[in-house]
Amino acid sequence: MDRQLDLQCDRFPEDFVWGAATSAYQIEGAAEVDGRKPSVWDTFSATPGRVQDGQTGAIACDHYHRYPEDIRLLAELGIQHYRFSISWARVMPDGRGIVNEAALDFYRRLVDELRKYNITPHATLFHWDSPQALEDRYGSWQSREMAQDFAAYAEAVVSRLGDRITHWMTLNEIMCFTHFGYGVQVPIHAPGTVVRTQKQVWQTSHHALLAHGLGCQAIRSASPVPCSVALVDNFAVPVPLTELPADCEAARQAFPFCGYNGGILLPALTGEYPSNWLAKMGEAAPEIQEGDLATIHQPLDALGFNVYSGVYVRAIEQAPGYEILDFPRGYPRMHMPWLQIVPESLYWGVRHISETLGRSDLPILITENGCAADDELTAQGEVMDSDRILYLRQYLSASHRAIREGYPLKGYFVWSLMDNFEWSWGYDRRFGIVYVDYATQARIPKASAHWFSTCIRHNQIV
Ligand code: GBH
Repeated sequence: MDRQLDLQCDRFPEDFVWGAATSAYQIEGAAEVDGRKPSVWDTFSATPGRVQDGQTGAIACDHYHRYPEDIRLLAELGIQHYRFSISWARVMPDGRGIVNEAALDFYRRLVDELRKYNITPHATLFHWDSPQALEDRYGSWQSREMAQDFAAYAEAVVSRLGDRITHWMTLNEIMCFTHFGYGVQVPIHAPGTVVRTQKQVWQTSHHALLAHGLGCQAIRSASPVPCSVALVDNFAVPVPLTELPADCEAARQAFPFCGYNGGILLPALTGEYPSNWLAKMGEAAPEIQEGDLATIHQPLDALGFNVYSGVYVRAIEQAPGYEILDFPRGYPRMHMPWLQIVPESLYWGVRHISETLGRSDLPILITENGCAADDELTAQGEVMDSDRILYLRQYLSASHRAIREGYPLKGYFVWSLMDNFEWSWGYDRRFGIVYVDYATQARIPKASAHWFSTCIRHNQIV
Protein backbone atom coordinates (compact mmCIF):
# COMPACT_ATOMS: atom_id res chain seq x y z
CA MET A 1 0.00 0.00 0.00
CA ASP A 2 1.17 3.47 -0.79
CA ARG A 3 2.10 4.91 2.57
CA GLN A 4 1.57 8.51 1.60
CA LEU A 5 -2.02 7.87 0.59
CA ASP A 6 -2.70 5.85 3.70
CA LEU A 7 -1.62 8.70 5.94
CA GLN A 8 -4.27 11.05 4.62
CA CYS A 9 -7.69 10.84 6.22
CA ASP A 10 -9.62 11.57 3.06
CA ARG A 11 -11.23 8.21 2.52
CA PHE A 12 -14.84 8.09 1.48
CA PRO A 13 -17.36 5.97 3.40
CA GLU A 14 -17.16 2.27 2.54
CA ASP A 15 -20.60 2.33 0.93
CA PHE A 16 -19.98 5.47 -1.11
CA VAL A 17 -21.49 5.16 -4.60
CA TRP A 18 -18.91 5.84 -7.30
CA GLY A 19 -20.45 5.99 -10.74
CA ALA A 20 -20.53 7.35 -14.26
CA ALA A 21 -23.51 8.80 -16.16
CA THR A 22 -24.82 9.07 -19.72
CA SER A 23 -28.16 9.71 -21.43
CA ALA A 24 -29.99 7.90 -24.23
CA TYR A 25 -30.11 10.50 -27.00
CA GLN A 26 -26.53 11.55 -26.34
CA ILE A 27 -24.98 8.10 -26.82
CA GLU A 28 -27.34 5.50 -28.29
CA GLY A 29 -27.63 6.46 -31.97
CA ALA A 30 -29.63 3.77 -33.84
CA ALA A 31 -32.32 6.39 -34.33
CA GLU A 32 -34.44 4.26 -36.64
CA VAL A 33 -33.65 0.81 -35.33
CA ASP A 34 -36.11 -1.68 -33.77
CA GLY A 35 -39.17 0.50 -34.14
CA ARG A 36 -37.90 3.71 -32.53
CA LYS A 37 -39.65 6.83 -33.81
CA PRO A 38 -38.35 10.42 -33.62
CA SER A 39 -38.03 12.39 -30.42
CA VAL A 40 -38.13 16.18 -30.33
CA TRP A 41 -34.33 16.12 -30.39
CA ASP A 42 -34.30 14.30 -33.75
CA THR A 43 -36.55 17.00 -35.14
CA PHE A 44 -34.71 19.87 -33.48
CA SER A 45 -31.28 18.71 -34.59
CA ALA A 46 -32.52 18.17 -38.16
CA THR A 47 -33.65 21.80 -38.24
CA PRO A 48 -30.92 23.95 -39.83
CA GLY A 49 -29.21 26.33 -37.45
CA ARG A 50 -30.20 24.62 -34.23
CA VAL A 51 -27.20 22.40 -33.59
CA GLN A 52 -23.60 23.27 -34.36
CA ASP A 53 -22.54 22.02 -37.82
CA GLY A 54 -25.95 20.44 -38.33
CA GLN A 55 -25.01 17.44 -36.19
CA THR A 56 -27.60 15.03 -34.78
CA GLY A 57 -27.74 12.07 -32.43
CA ALA A 58 -28.65 9.69 -35.27
CA ILE A 59 -25.41 7.73 -34.79
CA ALA A 60 -23.82 9.35 -31.72
CA CYS A 61 -21.57 6.78 -29.98
CA ASP A 62 -23.52 3.90 -31.53
CA HIS A 63 -23.94 2.65 -27.99
CA TYR A 64 -27.11 0.81 -29.01
CA HIS A 65 -24.85 -1.66 -30.80
CA ARG A 66 -21.64 -1.22 -28.81
CA TYR A 67 -23.04 -1.44 -25.29
CA PRO A 68 -21.14 -4.65 -24.41
CA GLU A 69 -17.85 -2.90 -25.10
CA ASP A 70 -18.91 0.20 -23.14
CA ILE A 71 -19.95 -1.87 -20.16
CA ARG A 72 -16.71 -3.82 -20.26
CA LEU A 73 -14.95 -0.47 -20.08
CA LEU A 74 -16.97 0.48 -16.99
CA ALA A 75 -15.95 -2.80 -15.41
CA GLU A 76 -12.30 -2.37 -16.33
CA LEU A 77 -12.31 1.07 -14.75
CA GLY A 78 -13.86 -0.38 -11.59
CA ILE A 79 -16.97 1.80 -11.89
CA GLN A 80 -19.68 -0.07 -9.99
CA HIS A 81 -22.66 2.21 -10.60
CA TYR A 82 -23.97 3.35 -13.96
CA ARG A 83 -26.61 6.01 -14.55
CA PHE A 84 -28.17 5.90 -18.01
CA SER A 85 -31.52 6.99 -19.41
CA ILE A 86 -34.30 5.15 -21.16
CA SER A 87 -35.66 6.50 -24.43
CA TRP A 88 -39.42 7.13 -24.30
CA ALA A 89 -39.50 7.27 -28.12
CA ARG A 90 -38.04 3.77 -28.26
CA VAL A 91 -40.31 2.25 -25.65
CA MET A 92 -43.49 4.00 -26.81
CA PRO A 93 -42.77 5.24 -30.32
CA ASP A 94 -46.07 7.14 -30.46
CA GLY A 95 -45.62 8.50 -26.96
CA ARG A 96 -48.63 6.59 -25.66
CA GLY A 97 -50.39 3.34 -26.39
CA ILE A 98 -48.44 0.51 -27.92
CA VAL A 99 -45.34 -0.63 -26.05
CA ASN A 100 -42.39 -1.59 -28.22
CA GLU A 101 -41.06 -4.84 -26.74
CA ALA A 102 -37.93 -4.75 -28.94
CA ALA A 103 -36.84 -1.58 -27.17
CA LEU A 104 -37.40 -3.11 -23.77
CA ASP A 105 -35.34 -6.10 -24.86
CA PHE A 106 -32.47 -3.74 -25.58
CA TYR A 107 -32.64 -2.32 -22.05
CA ARG A 108 -32.92 -5.85 -20.63
CA ARG A 109 -29.76 -6.88 -22.46
CA LEU A 110 -28.04 -3.72 -21.27
CA VAL A 111 -28.94 -4.30 -17.64
CA ASP A 112 -28.08 -7.99 -17.79
CA GLU A 113 -24.67 -7.05 -19.16
CA LEU A 114 -24.20 -4.61 -16.26
CA ARG A 115 -25.17 -7.26 -13.76
CA LYS A 116 -22.67 -9.66 -15.25
CA TYR A 117 -19.98 -7.33 -13.86
CA ASN A 118 -21.88 -6.47 -10.67
CA ILE A 119 -22.52 -2.92 -11.84
CA THR A 120 -25.67 -1.39 -10.33
CA PRO A 121 -28.01 0.25 -12.85
CA HIS A 122 -29.58 3.64 -12.06
CA ALA A 123 -32.16 4.47 -14.73
CA THR A 124 -33.47 7.93 -15.58
CA LEU A 125 -36.84 7.71 -17.29
CA PHE A 126 -36.61 11.03 -19.08
CA HIS A 127 -33.52 12.90 -20.20
CA TRP A 128 -35.12 15.45 -22.58
CA ASP A 129 -36.04 13.21 -25.54
CA SER A 130 -39.87 13.52 -25.63
CA PRO A 131 -41.60 11.54 -28.37
CA GLN A 132 -42.21 13.85 -31.35
CA ALA A 133 -45.69 12.32 -31.63
CA LEU A 134 -46.69 14.02 -28.37
CA GLU A 135 -45.22 17.31 -29.50
CA ASP A 136 -47.35 17.05 -32.66
CA ARG A 137 -50.44 15.95 -30.76
CA TYR A 138 -50.60 18.57 -28.02
CA GLY A 139 -47.32 20.49 -27.80
CA SER A 140 -45.83 18.05 -25.26
CA TRP A 141 -44.95 19.94 -22.05
CA GLN A 142 -47.41 22.72 -22.90
CA SER A 143 -50.18 20.29 -22.06
CA ARG A 144 -51.21 18.71 -18.76
CA GLU A 145 -51.77 15.49 -20.74
CA MET A 146 -48.01 15.09 -20.92
CA ALA A 147 -47.91 14.31 -17.20
CA GLN A 148 -50.44 11.48 -17.59
CA ASP A 149 -48.64 10.10 -20.60
CA PHE A 150 -45.31 10.19 -18.76
CA ALA A 151 -46.82 8.23 -15.88
CA ALA A 152 -48.19 5.61 -18.30
CA TYR A 153 -44.77 5.32 -19.91
CA ALA A 154 -43.12 5.01 -16.47
CA GLU A 155 -45.60 2.28 -15.55
CA ALA A 156 -44.85 0.41 -18.80
CA VAL A 157 -41.10 0.51 -18.18
CA VAL A 158 -41.06 -0.26 -14.47
CA SER A 159 -43.56 -3.11 -14.68
CA ARG A 160 -41.27 -4.78 -17.24
CA LEU A 161 -37.80 -3.84 -16.00
CA GLY A 162 -38.50 -3.51 -12.28
CA ASP A 163 -37.18 -7.01 -11.66
CA ARG A 164 -33.75 -5.84 -12.85
CA ILE A 165 -33.62 -2.15 -11.94
CA THR A 166 -34.38 -0.82 -8.47
CA HIS A 167 -32.88 2.67 -8.69
CA TRP A 168 -35.18 4.98 -10.63
CA MET A 169 -34.95 8.65 -11.48
CA THR A 170 -37.91 10.45 -12.98
CA LEU A 171 -36.94 13.57 -14.93
CA ASN A 172 -33.54 15.10 -15.59
CA GLU A 173 -33.20 18.86 -15.06
CA ILE A 174 -36.73 20.17 -15.54
CA MET A 175 -35.59 23.71 -16.25
CA CYS A 176 -33.59 22.66 -19.32
CA PHE A 177 -36.34 21.02 -21.34
CA THR A 178 -39.02 23.49 -20.25
CA HIS A 179 -37.53 26.97 -19.78
CA PHE A 180 -34.78 26.43 -22.37
CA GLY A 181 -37.12 24.52 -24.69
CA TYR A 182 -40.02 27.00 -24.68
CA GLY A 183 -38.87 30.21 -23.05
CA VAL A 184 -35.81 31.53 -24.85
CA GLN A 185 -35.83 33.62 -28.01
CA VAL A 186 -32.99 31.70 -29.63
CA PRO A 187 -33.88 28.13 -28.72
CA ILE A 188 -31.01 26.01 -27.45
CA HIS A 189 -33.17 23.05 -26.44
CA ALA A 190 -35.87 21.02 -28.17
CA PRO A 191 -38.62 21.54 -29.10
CA GLY A 192 -37.50 25.15 -29.50
CA THR A 193 -41.05 26.48 -29.51
CA VAL A 194 -41.22 30.05 -28.27
CA VAL A 195 -44.40 30.50 -26.23
CA ARG A 196 -45.98 33.92 -25.79
CA THR A 197 -45.86 34.58 -22.07
CA GLN A 198 -43.71 33.81 -19.07
CA LYS A 199 -46.79 32.26 -17.50
CA GLN A 200 -46.92 29.75 -20.34
CA VAL A 201 -43.27 28.93 -19.79
CA TRP A 202 -43.84 28.32 -16.07
CA GLN A 203 -46.84 26.21 -17.06
CA THR A 204 -44.52 23.82 -18.94
CA SER A 205 -42.35 23.31 -15.85
CA HIS A 206 -45.47 22.94 -13.70
CA HIS A 207 -46.59 20.13 -16.02
CA ALA A 208 -43.14 18.57 -15.70
CA LEU A 209 -43.47 18.67 -11.91
CA LEU A 210 -46.82 16.95 -12.23
CA ALA A 211 -45.20 14.34 -14.46
CA HIS A 212 -42.59 13.79 -11.77
CA GLY A 213 -45.27 13.35 -9.11
CA LEU A 214 -47.46 11.00 -11.14
CA GLY A 215 -44.30 9.24 -12.31
CA CYS A 216 -43.21 8.57 -8.71
CA GLN A 217 -46.59 7.03 -7.96
CA ALA A 218 -46.49 4.92 -11.11
CA ILE A 219 -42.98 3.65 -10.36
CA ARG A 220 -43.87 2.64 -6.82
CA SER A 221 -47.05 0.87 -7.82
CA ALA A 222 -45.49 -0.90 -10.82
CA SER A 223 -42.28 -2.04 -9.16
CA PRO A 224 -42.40 -5.69 -8.14
CA VAL A 225 -39.87 -5.02 -5.36
CA PRO A 226 -39.12 -2.08 -3.07
CA CYS A 227 -37.21 0.49 -5.08
CA SER A 228 -35.57 3.88 -4.76
CA VAL A 229 -37.12 6.87 -6.54
CA ALA A 230 -35.36 10.19 -7.12
CA LEU A 231 -35.75 13.48 -8.93
CA VAL A 232 -32.68 14.84 -10.71
CA ASP A 233 -32.31 18.60 -10.59
CA ASN A 234 -29.61 21.08 -11.47
CA PHE A 235 -30.69 23.67 -8.94
CA ALA A 236 -28.69 26.87 -8.76
CA VAL A 237 -26.19 27.17 -5.93
CA PRO A 238 -25.39 30.44 -4.18
CA VAL A 239 -21.90 30.12 -2.73
CA PRO A 240 -20.92 32.63 -0.03
CA LEU A 241 -18.01 34.74 -1.21
CA THR A 242 -16.40 34.24 2.18
CA GLU A 243 -17.51 31.78 4.83
CA LEU A 244 -17.99 34.46 7.45
CA PRO A 245 -21.46 34.17 9.02
CA ALA A 246 -22.90 37.20 7.21
CA ASP A 247 -22.08 35.85 3.74
CA CYS A 248 -23.31 32.35 4.66
CA GLU A 249 -26.59 33.87 5.78
CA ALA A 250 -26.78 35.90 2.55
CA ALA A 251 -26.35 32.70 0.52
CA ARG A 252 -29.16 31.07 2.50
CA GLN A 253 -31.44 34.05 1.83
CA ALA A 254 -30.60 33.99 -1.88
CA PHE A 255 -31.22 30.26 -2.35
CA PRO A 256 -34.97 30.35 -3.26
CA PHE A 257 -34.38 33.23 -5.67
CA CYS A 258 -31.40 31.82 -7.55
CA GLY A 259 -31.98 30.34 -10.98
CA TYR A 260 -35.23 28.33 -11.12
CA ASN A 261 -35.03 27.02 -7.54
CA GLY A 262 -38.23 28.68 -6.33
CA GLY A 263 -40.29 27.33 -9.21
CA ILE A 264 -38.88 23.81 -9.55
CA LEU A 265 -36.81 22.37 -6.70
CA LEU A 266 -38.75 23.93 -3.85
CA PRO A 267 -42.24 22.85 -4.93
CA ALA A 268 -40.89 19.33 -5.58
CA LEU A 269 -39.32 19.09 -2.12
CA THR A 270 -41.80 21.08 -0.03
CA GLY A 271 -45.10 20.78 -1.90
CA GLU A 272 -45.40 24.56 -2.21
CA TYR A 273 -44.28 27.32 -4.48
CA PRO A 274 -42.75 29.67 -1.85
CA SER A 275 -45.11 32.57 -1.15
CA ASN A 276 -42.42 35.22 -1.64
CA TRP A 277 -41.52 33.59 -4.96
CA LEU A 278 -45.17 33.65 -6.07
CA ALA A 279 -45.42 37.29 -5.02
CA LYS A 280 -42.34 38.11 -7.05
CA MET A 281 -43.64 36.22 -10.11
CA GLY A 282 -47.07 37.87 -10.05
CA GLU A 283 -48.80 37.28 -13.41
CA ALA A 284 -46.06 34.94 -14.58
CA ALA A 285 -46.78 32.26 -11.96
CA PRO A 286 -48.29 29.06 -13.38
CA GLU A 287 -51.91 28.11 -12.96
CA ILE A 288 -52.13 25.50 -10.23
CA GLN A 289 -55.16 23.24 -10.02
CA GLU A 290 -56.49 21.79 -6.82
CA GLY A 291 -54.50 18.75 -5.77
CA ASP A 292 -51.53 19.54 -8.01
CA LEU A 293 -49.18 20.37 -5.16
CA ALA A 294 -50.01 17.19 -3.29
CA THR A 295 -49.33 15.23 -6.48
CA ILE A 296 -46.02 16.97 -7.02
CA HIS A 297 -44.93 16.50 -3.41
CA GLN A 298 -44.03 12.81 -3.40
CA PRO A 299 -41.77 11.15 -0.87
CA LEU A 300 -38.32 10.70 -2.40
CA ASP A 301 -35.63 8.19 -1.53
CA ALA A 302 -32.92 10.49 -2.83
CA LEU A 303 -32.34 13.76 -4.58
CA GLY A 304 -30.12 13.69 -7.65
CA PHE A 305 -28.02 16.83 -7.81
CA ASN A 306 -26.34 17.73 -11.11
CA VAL A 307 -23.64 20.27 -10.36
CA TYR A 308 -21.25 22.02 -12.69
CA SER A 309 -20.91 25.57 -11.41
CA GLY A 310 -22.37 28.07 -8.93
CA VAL A 311 -22.79 31.77 -8.24
CA TYR A 312 -21.05 33.82 -5.57
CA VAL A 313 -23.17 35.78 -3.14
CA ARG A 314 -22.21 38.34 -0.52
CA ALA A 315 -24.06 40.12 2.26
CA ILE A 316 -25.09 43.74 1.72
CA GLU A 317 -26.75 46.25 4.01
CA GLN A 318 -29.69 47.12 1.76
CA ALA A 319 -32.68 44.83 1.17
CA PRO A 320 -32.82 41.98 0.31
CA GLY A 321 -29.57 41.60 2.27
CA TYR A 322 -27.70 39.69 -0.40
CA GLU A 323 -26.11 40.39 -3.74
CA ILE A 324 -25.57 37.81 -6.48
CA LEU A 325 -22.21 38.58 -8.06
CA ASP A 326 -21.21 38.45 -11.72
CA PHE A 327 -18.06 36.55 -12.56
CA PRO A 328 -15.15 38.79 -13.44
CA ARG A 329 -13.75 38.50 -16.96
CA GLY A 330 -10.97 35.96 -16.79
CA TYR A 331 -12.52 33.86 -14.01
CA PRO A 332 -11.26 30.29 -14.54
CA ARG A 333 -13.63 28.09 -16.47
CA MET A 334 -13.67 24.89 -18.49
CA HIS A 335 -14.56 24.54 -22.17
CA MET A 336 -18.11 25.96 -22.06
CA PRO A 337 -19.20 29.57 -21.64
CA TRP A 338 -21.15 28.68 -18.49
CA LEU A 339 -18.63 26.34 -16.90
CA GLN A 340 -16.93 28.57 -14.33
CA ILE A 341 -15.03 26.44 -11.82
CA VAL A 342 -16.79 26.79 -8.45
CA PRO A 343 -15.98 23.58 -6.57
CA GLU A 344 -17.65 24.75 -3.36
CA SER A 345 -20.97 24.80 -5.25
CA LEU A 346 -21.13 21.06 -4.67
CA TYR A 347 -20.65 21.44 -0.91
CA TRP A 348 -23.03 24.39 -0.63
CA GLY A 349 -25.68 22.75 -2.75
CA VAL A 350 -25.76 19.80 -0.38
CA ARG A 351 -25.68 22.10 2.65
CA HIS A 352 -28.52 24.32 1.38
CA ILE A 353 -30.78 21.26 1.01
CA SER A 354 -30.13 20.32 4.61
CA GLU A 355 -30.16 23.81 6.10
CA THR A 356 -32.50 25.94 4.03
CA LEU A 357 -34.95 23.14 3.46
CA GLY A 358 -34.39 21.40 6.75
CA ARG A 359 -34.10 18.14 4.82
CA SER A 360 -31.15 16.46 6.51
CA ASP A 361 -33.09 13.19 6.09
CA LEU A 362 -32.90 13.30 2.29
CA PRO A 363 -29.96 11.37 0.84
CA ILE A 364 -28.25 13.26 -1.96
CA LEU A 365 -26.48 11.76 -4.94
CA ILE A 366 -24.32 13.84 -7.22
CA THR A 367 -25.92 12.47 -10.39
CA GLU A 368 -23.69 14.56 -12.68
CA ASN A 369 -20.44 16.44 -12.25
CA GLY A 370 -17.86 16.90 -14.94
CA CYS A 371 -16.58 19.25 -17.57
CA ALA A 372 -15.75 19.79 -21.19
CA ALA A 373 -12.05 20.16 -21.96
CA ASP A 374 -10.26 20.87 -25.21
CA ASP A 375 -9.06 17.26 -25.41
CA GLU A 376 -6.45 16.19 -27.91
CA LEU A 377 -5.45 12.71 -28.88
CA THR A 378 -1.64 12.56 -28.94
CA ALA A 379 0.43 10.66 -31.48
CA GLN A 380 0.93 8.06 -28.75
CA GLY A 381 -2.82 7.62 -28.58
CA GLU A 382 -3.29 9.27 -25.18
CA VAL A 383 -5.48 12.11 -23.94
CA MET A 384 -3.62 13.94 -21.20
CA ASP A 385 -6.53 15.86 -19.67
CA SER A 386 -4.86 17.13 -16.54
CA ASP A 387 -7.27 20.09 -16.68
CA ARG A 388 -10.23 17.74 -16.23
CA ILE A 389 -8.44 16.01 -13.35
CA LEU A 390 -7.91 19.41 -11.75
CA TYR A 391 -11.61 20.19 -12.06
CA LEU A 392 -12.85 16.80 -10.85
CA ARG A 393 -10.40 16.66 -7.95
CA GLN A 394 -11.64 19.95 -6.57
CA TYR A 395 -15.32 18.97 -6.79
CA LEU A 396 -14.56 15.62 -5.19
CA SER A 397 -12.78 17.44 -2.36
CA ALA A 398 -15.95 19.45 -1.87
CA SER A 399 -17.92 16.16 -1.78
CA HIS A 400 -15.58 14.86 0.87
CA ARG A 401 -16.00 18.02 2.90
CA ALA A 402 -19.80 17.65 2.82
CA ILE A 403 -19.50 14.08 4.08
CA ARG A 404 -16.96 15.02 6.77
CA GLU A 405 -19.36 17.64 8.05
CA GLY A 406 -22.11 15.07 8.32
CA TYR A 407 -24.32 15.93 5.33
CA PRO A 408 -26.07 12.95 3.72
CA LEU A 409 -24.12 12.83 0.46
CA LYS A 410 -24.17 9.21 -0.66
CA GLY A 411 -22.57 9.10 -4.08
CA TYR A 412 -21.00 10.75 -7.09
CA PHE A 413 -21.52 10.03 -10.81
CA VAL A 414 -19.06 11.62 -13.19
CA TRP A 415 -20.54 13.19 -16.34
CA SER A 416 -19.81 11.52 -18.56
CA LEU A 417 -18.56 8.00 -19.11
CA MET A 418 -17.68 8.99 -22.67
CA ASP A 419 -17.71 11.89 -25.10
CA ASN A 420 -21.14 12.23 -26.65
CA PHE A 421 -23.71 14.42 -28.43
CA GLU A 422 -23.52 17.59 -26.37
CA TRP A 423 -26.97 18.92 -27.40
CA SER A 424 -26.80 22.20 -29.31
CA TRP A 425 -22.99 21.99 -29.34
CA GLY A 426 -23.06 18.71 -31.24
CA TYR A 427 -19.86 16.67 -30.94
CA ASP A 428 -17.66 19.73 -30.60
CA ARG A 429 -17.57 19.66 -26.81
CA ARG A 430 -16.21 16.60 -25.03
CA PHE A 431 -17.36 15.78 -21.49
CA GLY A 432 -16.20 12.16 -21.35
CA ILE A 433 -13.54 10.57 -19.19
CA VAL A 434 -13.30 8.22 -22.17
CA TYR A 435 -12.43 9.73 -25.55
CA VAL A 436 -14.57 8.73 -28.53
CA ASP A 437 -12.96 8.82 -31.95
CA TYR A 438 -16.16 9.30 -33.93
CA ALA A 439 -14.55 8.28 -37.23
CA THR A 440 -13.85 4.77 -35.94
CA GLN A 441 -16.01 4.71 -32.80
CA ALA A 442 -12.87 3.72 -30.86
CA ARG A 443 -13.05 4.33 -27.11
CA ILE A 444 -9.85 5.61 -25.49
CA PRO A 445 -9.81 6.16 -21.72
CA LYS A 446 -8.36 9.60 -20.98
CA ALA A 447 -5.87 10.26 -18.16
CA SER A 448 -8.90 11.38 -16.10
CA ALA A 449 -10.49 7.92 -16.51
CA HIS A 450 -7.36 6.23 -15.12
CA TRP A 451 -7.25 8.79 -12.32
CA PHE A 452 -10.95 8.33 -11.48
CA SER A 453 -10.49 4.58 -11.53
CA THR A 454 -7.63 4.89 -9.04
CA CYS A 455 -9.76 7.08 -6.77
CA ILE A 456 -12.43 4.39 -6.75
CA ARG A 457 -9.92 1.66 -6.05
CA HIS A 458 -8.48 3.56 -3.07
CA ASN A 459 -11.87 5.02 -2.10
CA GLN A 460 -10.22 8.41 -1.82
CA ILE A 461 -8.96 11.29 -3.90
CA VAL A 462 -5.56 10.44 -5.31
C1 GBH B 1 -26.27 18.64 -18.08
O1 GBH B 1 -26.92 19.88 -18.02
C2 GBH B 1 -27.10 17.63 -18.84
O2 GBH B 1 -27.89 16.85 -17.96
C3 GBH B 1 -26.28 16.73 -19.74
O3 GBH B 1 -27.13 16.06 -20.62
C4 GBH B 1 -25.24 17.55 -20.46
O4 GBH B 1 -24.53 16.80 -21.40
C5 GBH B 1 -24.31 18.14 -19.44
O5 GBH B 1 -25.01 18.91 -18.52
C6 GBH B 1 -23.23 19.03 -20.01
O6 GBH B 1 -23.76 20.17 -20.59
O7 GBH B 1 -26.36 28.41 -22.49
O8 GBH B 1 -25.51 29.96 -20.86
O9 GBH B 1 -27.89 29.74 -21.18
C7 GBH B 1 -26.13 20.92 -17.47
C8 GBH B 1 -26.93 22.13 -17.09
C9 GBH B 1 -28.17 23.86 -18.03
C10 GBH B 1 -25.84 23.98 -18.16
C11 GBH B 1 -28.31 24.88 -19.15
C12 GBH B 1 -25.95 25.01 -19.25
C13 GBH B 1 -27.32 26.68 -20.27
C14 GBH B 1 -26.57 27.90 -19.93
N1 GBH B 1 -26.97 23.09 -18.18
N2 GBH B 1 -27.18 25.75 -19.15
S1 GBH B 1 -26.60 29.08 -21.23
